[in-house]
Amino acid sequence: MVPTEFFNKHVVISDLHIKNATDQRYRLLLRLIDDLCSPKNRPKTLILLGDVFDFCFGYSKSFRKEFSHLGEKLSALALSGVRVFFLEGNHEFALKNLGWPEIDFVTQDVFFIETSAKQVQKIGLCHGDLINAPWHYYIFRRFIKSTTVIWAARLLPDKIFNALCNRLADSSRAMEKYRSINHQKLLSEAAKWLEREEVLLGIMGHFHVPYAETVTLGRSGKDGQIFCLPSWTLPNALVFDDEHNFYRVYITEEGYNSEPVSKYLSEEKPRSTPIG
Ligand SMILES: [Mn+2]
Repeated sequence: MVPTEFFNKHVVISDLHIKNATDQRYRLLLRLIDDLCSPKNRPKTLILLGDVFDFCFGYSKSFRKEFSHLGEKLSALALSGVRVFFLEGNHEFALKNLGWPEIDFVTQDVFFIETSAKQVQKIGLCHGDLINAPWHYYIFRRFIKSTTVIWAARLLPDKIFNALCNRLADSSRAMEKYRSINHQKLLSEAAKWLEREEVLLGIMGHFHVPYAETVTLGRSGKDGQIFCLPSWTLPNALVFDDEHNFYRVYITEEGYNSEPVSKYLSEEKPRSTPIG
Protein backbone atom coordinates (compact mmCIF):
# COMPACT_ATOMS: atom_id res chain seq x y z
CA MET A 1 0.00 0.00 0.00
CA VAL A 2 1.20 3.50 -0.84
CA PRO A 3 1.25 5.36 2.47
CA THR A 4 0.15 8.61 0.85
CA GLU A 5 -3.19 7.21 -0.28
CA PHE A 6 -5.09 8.63 2.67
CA PHE A 7 -2.60 10.92 4.38
CA ASN A 8 -3.90 14.46 4.85
CA LYS A 9 -6.81 13.79 2.50
CA HIS A 10 -10.57 13.68 2.73
CA VAL A 11 -12.01 10.17 2.70
CA VAL A 12 -15.65 9.49 1.86
CA ILE A 13 -17.36 6.11 2.13
CA SER A 14 -21.00 5.20 1.72
CA ASP A 15 -23.50 2.48 0.94
CA LEU A 16 -21.74 -0.41 2.61
CA HIS A 17 -25.14 -1.80 3.59
CA ILE A 18 -23.65 -3.87 6.41
CA LYS A 19 -26.17 -6.40 7.67
CA ASN A 20 -24.39 -7.77 10.73
CA ALA A 21 -21.07 -7.85 12.53
CA THR A 22 -19.96 -11.03 10.75
CA ASP A 23 -20.30 -9.31 7.36
CA GLN A 24 -17.00 -9.26 5.45
CA ARG A 25 -17.59 -5.59 4.64
CA TYR A 26 -17.77 -4.83 8.35
CA ARG A 27 -14.38 -6.46 8.85
CA LEU A 28 -12.89 -4.44 5.96
CA LEU A 29 -14.35 -1.25 7.39
CA LEU A 30 -12.82 -1.90 10.82
CA ARG A 31 -9.45 -2.59 9.21
CA LEU A 32 -9.69 0.59 7.15
CA ILE A 33 -10.36 2.65 10.28
CA ASP A 34 -7.42 0.98 12.05
CA ASP A 35 -5.19 1.87 9.11
CA LEU A 36 -6.45 5.46 9.06
CA CYS A 37 -5.46 5.77 12.73
CA SER A 38 -1.79 5.25 11.96
CA PRO A 39 0.06 8.59 11.68
CA LYS A 40 1.39 7.83 8.21
CA ASN A 41 -2.11 7.34 6.81
CA ARG A 42 -4.06 9.78 8.91
CA PRO A 43 -6.55 11.76 6.79
CA LYS A 44 -7.97 15.19 7.58
CA THR A 45 -11.55 14.05 7.29
CA LEU A 46 -13.50 10.81 7.26
CA ILE A 47 -17.06 11.10 6.02
CA LEU A 48 -19.57 8.26 6.30
CA LEU A 49 -22.14 9.36 3.74
CA GLY A 50 -25.05 7.16 4.73
CA ASP A 51 -26.31 3.61 4.42
CA VAL A 52 -23.24 2.28 6.18
CA PHE A 53 -25.78 -0.10 7.68
CA ASP A 54 -28.46 -1.94 5.76
CA PHE A 55 -30.57 -0.97 8.68
CA CYS A 56 -29.76 1.04 11.78
CA PHE A 57 -31.89 2.38 14.60
CA GLY A 58 -29.77 4.36 17.02
CA TYR A 59 -32.02 3.59 19.99
CA SER A 60 -31.77 -0.17 19.54
CA LYS A 61 -29.75 -1.73 22.36
CA SER A 62 -28.94 -4.88 20.42
CA PHE A 63 -27.73 -2.81 17.51
CA ARG A 64 -25.52 -0.64 19.69
CA LYS A 65 -24.05 -3.77 21.25
CA GLU A 66 -23.44 -5.53 17.94
CA PHE A 67 -21.55 -2.60 16.42
CA SER A 68 -19.90 -1.14 19.53
CA HIS A 69 -16.50 -1.97 18.04
CA LEU A 70 -17.08 0.40 15.16
CA GLY A 71 -18.07 3.17 17.56
CA GLU A 72 -14.92 2.67 19.63
CA LYS A 73 -12.67 2.72 16.58
CA LEU A 74 -14.32 5.78 15.06
CA SER A 75 -14.07 7.63 18.36
CA ALA A 76 -10.39 6.72 18.63
CA LEU A 77 -9.83 8.01 15.10
CA ALA A 78 -11.60 11.27 15.94
CA LEU A 79 -9.51 11.62 19.10
CA SER A 80 -6.36 11.24 17.01
CA GLY A 81 -7.32 14.47 15.22
CA VAL A 82 -9.42 13.32 12.25
CA ARG A 83 -12.78 15.03 11.74
CA VAL A 84 -15.32 12.21 11.55
CA PHE A 85 -18.78 12.88 10.11
CA PHE A 86 -21.63 10.37 9.93
CA LEU A 87 -24.60 11.41 7.81
CA GLU A 88 -27.81 9.41 8.01
CA GLY A 89 -28.82 7.44 4.92
CA ASN A 90 -32.35 6.36 4.11
CA HIS A 91 -31.70 3.01 5.83
CA GLU A 92 -30.60 4.70 9.06
CA PHE A 93 -32.60 6.28 11.84
CA ALA A 94 -31.76 8.19 15.02
CA LEU A 95 -28.03 7.63 14.46
CA LYS A 96 -27.18 10.31 16.98
CA ASN A 97 -28.47 8.01 19.69
CA LEU A 98 -25.69 5.53 19.03
CA GLY A 99 -23.91 7.88 21.41
CA TRP A 100 -20.44 7.39 19.92
CA PRO A 101 -18.22 10.10 21.41
CA GLU A 102 -16.40 12.63 19.20
CA ILE A 103 -18.38 11.69 16.08
CA ASP A 104 -20.16 14.46 14.25
CA PHE A 105 -23.57 12.94 13.51
CA VAL A 106 -25.16 14.98 10.74
CA THR A 107 -28.93 15.19 10.94
CA GLN A 108 -29.51 17.73 8.17
CA ASP A 109 -30.09 16.54 4.59
CA VAL A 110 -27.02 18.40 3.35
CA PHE A 111 -23.79 19.43 4.99
CA PHE A 112 -20.67 21.20 3.85
CA ILE A 113 -16.94 20.94 4.27
CA GLU A 114 -14.37 23.45 3.16
CA THR A 115 -11.04 22.74 1.55
CA SER A 116 -8.39 25.38 1.22
CA ALA A 117 -5.57 25.08 -1.25
CA LYS A 118 -5.20 28.33 -3.23
CA GLN A 119 -8.65 29.44 -2.17
CA VAL A 120 -11.37 28.18 0.12
CA GLN A 121 -13.81 25.90 -1.65
CA LYS A 122 -17.08 24.74 -0.24
CA ILE A 123 -18.21 21.20 -0.99
CA GLY A 124 -21.81 20.03 -0.55
CA LEU A 125 -22.47 16.49 0.66
CA CYS A 126 -25.72 14.58 0.86
CA HIS A 127 -26.76 10.94 0.92
CA GLY A 128 -28.61 11.34 -2.39
CA ASP A 129 -32.06 9.90 -1.79
CA LEU A 130 -33.67 13.35 -1.96
CA ILE A 131 -32.17 14.12 -5.36
CA ASN A 132 -34.53 13.26 -8.19
CA ALA A 133 -37.08 11.92 -5.70
CA PRO A 134 -40.83 12.09 -6.44
CA TRP A 135 -42.82 14.48 -4.23
CA HIS A 136 -44.41 11.66 -2.21
CA TYR A 137 -40.96 10.42 -1.20
CA TYR A 138 -40.31 13.71 0.62
CA ILE A 139 -43.51 13.23 2.59
CA PHE A 140 -42.72 9.58 3.28
CA ARG A 141 -39.19 10.43 4.42
CA ARG A 142 -40.37 13.25 6.67
CA PHE A 143 -42.98 10.91 8.18
CA ILE A 144 -40.66 7.94 8.73
CA LYS A 145 -37.96 10.12 10.29
CA SER A 146 -40.38 12.12 12.42
CA THR A 147 -40.02 12.15 16.18
CA THR A 148 -43.46 10.55 16.56
CA VAL A 149 -42.55 7.53 14.46
CA ILE A 150 -39.12 7.23 16.09
CA TRP A 151 -40.78 7.47 19.50
CA ALA A 152 -43.37 4.81 18.58
CA ALA A 153 -40.64 2.55 17.19
CA ARG A 154 -38.80 2.67 20.51
CA LEU A 155 -41.78 0.99 22.16
CA LEU A 156 -41.43 -2.15 20.03
CA PRO A 157 -39.20 -4.95 21.30
CA ASP A 158 -35.78 -4.77 19.59
CA LYS A 159 -36.06 -8.13 17.85
CA ILE A 160 -39.46 -7.51 16.32
CA PHE A 161 -38.51 -4.03 15.24
CA ASN A 162 -35.26 -5.14 13.61
CA ALA A 163 -36.94 -8.00 11.77
CA LEU A 164 -39.62 -5.62 10.51
CA CYS A 165 -37.08 -3.14 9.23
CA ASN A 166 -34.90 -5.73 7.55
CA ARG A 167 -37.96 -6.92 5.70
CA LEU A 168 -38.76 -3.34 4.68
CA ALA A 169 -35.20 -2.84 3.42
CA ASP A 170 -35.34 -6.07 1.42
CA SER A 171 -38.66 -5.27 -0.19
CA SER A 172 -37.59 -1.75 -1.15
CA ARG A 173 -34.46 -3.24 -2.72
CA ALA A 174 -36.53 -5.81 -4.63
CA MET A 175 -38.73 -3.02 -5.98
CA GLU A 176 -35.76 -0.95 -7.14
CA LYS A 177 -33.91 -3.85 -8.67
CA TYR A 178 -35.36 -3.62 -12.14
CA ARG A 179 -35.80 0.11 -12.29
CA SER A 180 -33.01 1.62 -14.30
CA ILE A 181 -31.73 5.09 -13.59
CA ASN A 182 -32.23 7.90 -16.06
CA HIS A 183 -28.72 9.30 -15.78
CA GLN A 184 -29.33 12.58 -17.61
CA LYS A 185 -32.40 13.37 -15.52
CA LEU A 186 -30.61 12.48 -12.30
CA LEU A 187 -27.58 14.60 -13.16
CA SER A 188 -29.71 17.59 -14.12
CA GLU A 189 -31.48 17.30 -10.75
CA ALA A 190 -28.06 17.07 -9.08
CA ALA A 191 -27.02 20.26 -10.91
CA LYS A 192 -30.12 21.99 -9.53
CA TRP A 193 -29.10 20.80 -6.07
CA LEU A 194 -25.65 22.40 -6.47
CA GLU A 195 -27.32 25.60 -7.56
CA ARG A 196 -29.70 25.61 -4.59
CA GLU A 197 -26.88 25.01 -2.15
CA GLU A 198 -24.61 27.53 -3.90
CA VAL A 199 -21.70 25.14 -4.36
CA LEU A 200 -19.84 24.00 -7.46
CA LEU A 201 -18.93 20.58 -6.15
CA GLY A 202 -21.26 17.97 -4.72
CA ILE A 203 -20.71 14.45 -3.44
CA MET A 204 -23.37 11.83 -2.87
CA GLY A 205 -23.94 8.10 -2.59
CA HIS A 206 -27.22 6.18 -2.63
CA PHE A 207 -27.43 5.56 -6.38
CA HIS A 208 -24.57 3.06 -6.38
CA VAL A 209 -23.28 4.56 -9.63
CA PRO A 210 -19.72 5.94 -9.72
CA TYR A 211 -20.53 9.29 -11.32
CA ALA A 212 -17.77 11.81 -11.85
CA GLU A 213 -19.48 14.35 -14.05
CA THR A 214 -19.27 17.95 -15.08
CA VAL A 215 -22.72 19.51 -15.13
CA THR A 216 -23.80 22.95 -16.25
CA LEU A 217 -25.64 25.07 -13.73
CA GLY A 218 -28.68 26.53 -15.44
CA ARG A 219 -28.87 30.03 -14.03
CA SER A 220 -25.21 31.00 -13.88
CA GLY A 221 -24.01 28.80 -16.72
CA LYS A 222 -21.07 27.79 -14.53
CA ASP A 223 -19.64 24.29 -14.56
CA GLY A 224 -20.28 22.17 -11.50
CA GLN A 225 -18.98 18.75 -10.56
CA ILE A 226 -20.89 15.78 -9.24
CA PHE A 227 -19.30 12.73 -7.67
CA CYS A 228 -21.18 9.63 -6.60
CA LEU A 229 -19.91 6.54 -4.81
CA PRO A 230 -20.67 3.01 -5.94
CA SER A 231 -21.89 0.52 -3.36
CA TRP A 232 -19.65 -1.82 -1.40
CA THR A 233 -20.40 -4.68 -3.75
CA LEU A 234 -16.84 -3.59 -4.47
CA PRO A 235 -15.58 -2.03 -1.20
CA ASN A 236 -14.30 1.45 -2.03
CA ALA A 237 -13.67 4.99 -0.86
CA LEU A 238 -13.66 8.32 -2.65
CA VAL A 239 -10.54 10.19 -1.64
CA PHE A 240 -9.50 13.74 -2.49
CA ASP A 241 -6.93 16.30 -1.47
CA ASP A 242 -7.26 20.05 -0.97
CA GLU A 243 -6.34 20.61 -4.63
CA HIS A 244 -9.36 18.48 -5.53
CA ASN A 245 -7.54 15.61 -7.12
CA PHE A 246 -9.99 12.74 -6.79
CA TYR A 247 -9.20 9.05 -6.43
CA ARG A 248 -11.19 5.91 -5.93
CA VAL A 249 -9.51 3.55 -3.52
CA TYR A 250 -10.58 -0.09 -3.69
CA ILE A 251 -10.37 -2.01 -0.44
CA THR A 252 -9.57 -5.72 -0.61
CA GLU A 253 -8.50 -8.38 1.86
CA GLU A 254 -4.97 -7.91 0.52
CA GLY A 255 -4.80 -4.13 0.74
CA TYR A 256 -5.66 -0.97 -1.18
CA ASN A 257 -5.59 -0.11 -4.89
CA SER A 258 -6.14 3.46 -5.91
CA GLU A 259 -6.90 5.00 -9.28
CA PRO A 260 -7.53 8.56 -10.35
CA VAL A 261 -11.20 9.27 -10.99
CA SER A 262 -12.06 9.27 -14.64
CA LYS A 263 -15.27 10.22 -16.40
CA TYR A 264 -17.94 7.61 -16.19
CA LEU A 265 -20.87 8.42 -18.42
CA SER A 266 -18.68 8.81 -21.47
CA GLU A 267 -17.99 5.13 -21.05
CA GLU A 268 -20.62 2.44 -21.17
CA LYS A 269 -23.77 3.12 -19.17
CA PRO A 270 -24.34 0.71 -16.31
CA ARG A 271 -27.16 -1.78 -16.28
CA SER A 272 -29.99 -1.09 -13.90
CA THR A 273 -28.62 -1.22 -10.41
CA PRO A 274 -30.40 -1.79 -7.11
CA ILE A 275 -30.69 1.49 -5.28
CA GLY A 276 -30.03 1.38 -1.56
MN1 LIG B 1 -29.46 4.98 0.21
